[in-house]
Amino acid sequence: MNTAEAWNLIGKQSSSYGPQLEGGHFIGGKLIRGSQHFKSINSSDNQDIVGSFPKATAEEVQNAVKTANEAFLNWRKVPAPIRGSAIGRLSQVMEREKESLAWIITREIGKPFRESLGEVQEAIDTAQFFQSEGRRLYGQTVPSELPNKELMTYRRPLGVCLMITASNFPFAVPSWKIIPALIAGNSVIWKPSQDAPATALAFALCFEEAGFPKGVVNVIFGEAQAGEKLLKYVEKSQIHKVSFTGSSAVGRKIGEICGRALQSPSLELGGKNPLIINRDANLDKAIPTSIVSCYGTAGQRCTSTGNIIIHKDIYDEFKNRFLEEAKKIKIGNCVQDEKVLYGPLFAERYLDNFLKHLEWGKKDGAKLLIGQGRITKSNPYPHFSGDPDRGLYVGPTLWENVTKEMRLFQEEIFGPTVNLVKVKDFDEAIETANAHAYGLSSAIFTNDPFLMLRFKEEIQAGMSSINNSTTGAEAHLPFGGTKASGNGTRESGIWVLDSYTRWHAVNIDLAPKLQLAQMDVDYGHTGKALDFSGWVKH
Ligand code: UN1
Repeated sequence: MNTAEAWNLIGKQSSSYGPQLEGGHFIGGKLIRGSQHFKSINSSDNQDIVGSFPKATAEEVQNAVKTANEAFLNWRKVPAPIRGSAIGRLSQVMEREKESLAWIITREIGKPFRESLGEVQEAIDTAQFFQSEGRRLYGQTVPSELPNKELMTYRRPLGVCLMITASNFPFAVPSWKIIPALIAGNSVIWKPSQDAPATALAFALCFEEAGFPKGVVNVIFGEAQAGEKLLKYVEKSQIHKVSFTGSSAVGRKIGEICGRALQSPSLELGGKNPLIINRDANLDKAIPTSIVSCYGTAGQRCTSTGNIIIHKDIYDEFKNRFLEEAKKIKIGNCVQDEKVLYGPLFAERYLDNFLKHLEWGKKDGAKLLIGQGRITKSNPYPHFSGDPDRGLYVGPTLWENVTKEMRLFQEEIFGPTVNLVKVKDFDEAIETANAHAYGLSSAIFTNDPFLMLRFKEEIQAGMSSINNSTTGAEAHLPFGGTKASGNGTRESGIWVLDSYTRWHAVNIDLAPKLQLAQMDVDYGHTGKALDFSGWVKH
């Protein structure tokens, strides 16, 4: 199958869900089918196979690394505005194919179609932002301390960038990494999540159609081992940058590998995002917003709310109204029903973790208000659409009497579960909001400007919302966290450029004779050297 044929298949339906793709690695502009394969299954309906994709062998990985290194040598020399125009064409392809791309995302990972459209839009926004960055990519001119000398800075590309991404945002988050890396003149190897290979292949074909030179964007499929094989090339200095979105545990390992090679990776890791409900909160807005913030995408966003911290005076009212709304949530097959709030869990490993938390949460002493575990025909959920036995569906889960010491409070579960925590005042709320290892997103509902100010200054998080969800960051603000949520790097907007470039400082000395910085400099305020002779004792 060549890329044109693959492109033809995408978006066309040959069964009730669509075609089955025979995917291949995308290396040097060619699809390489490989020998051993894994299947991508429709998360909403396990009877539907989206496609089969190769598991990377050592040779295929080596081929991708060699190809990306060769492509880098030419791509870095393409003027940045011309690189930008390729990114502009990419945004046009994505706009034209927005619906079919969203369809693949929904079918593959079981995210509501509306959210998938939003994901593709986030990638389009990113491309449009960086298209014009090709006409800036500013360096600086800097005054010298010596006459007849010029100083300046340039952004230089790093080389081959390896992107390792997760299943929950299989299109938008890769775009945050790949597009800025390309505008800066790097080449890319992308190892997408094994849960979303068809989405990744569709994205690769967008790059192909936009006319990026062959080998500038490469995609390698496989499970965790494919990532491990690729990471070996960091130590060999043939991969020059790693950008990873995923768990803090894997992020630490990648950080160690990159640290040994004296590279700084971009690490976007987990979260246990707090949402504070202050006494004066507008509950008519706070309740529906909290429902989406906690349960949207089945709680599988890094930015999903994990703990709701509520002022004691409105605790009961908030709890009762939230519970009432949570019980009405519609769940099910996202491909067939556009009205569901959330679909299935993306993978078996998330289900295992989710079911276990129902056990240890109770042992910890928390009270389960709602949460039936896995939804099946024999454990039905009242507002379910589709066949629950054909996917990994779980019911909305709500805990109370949760304290800071509990695992429930501390650990990211990555599913539709949230804790209610009662506090006596704002001081306790902010202290509680910071009392966990993560620091990705955060939110508060209040109308008190002074508390808004205190929240902004005292919360330990990379991102904060006031009267809004912990989720839903816009594509041109810096995205990233503090503490166990990352290593301080940021994605999106102008800030991400620091992750994919190194600064090069250049000086040009036009003086007719030797002049040394610091030593031949006249520091006198009037242009004359200061007279210190009287101060020196001989
Ligand atoms: C993620 O969960 O890794 O802010 C990314 C949001 C989305 C991106 C989430 N725009 O919720």
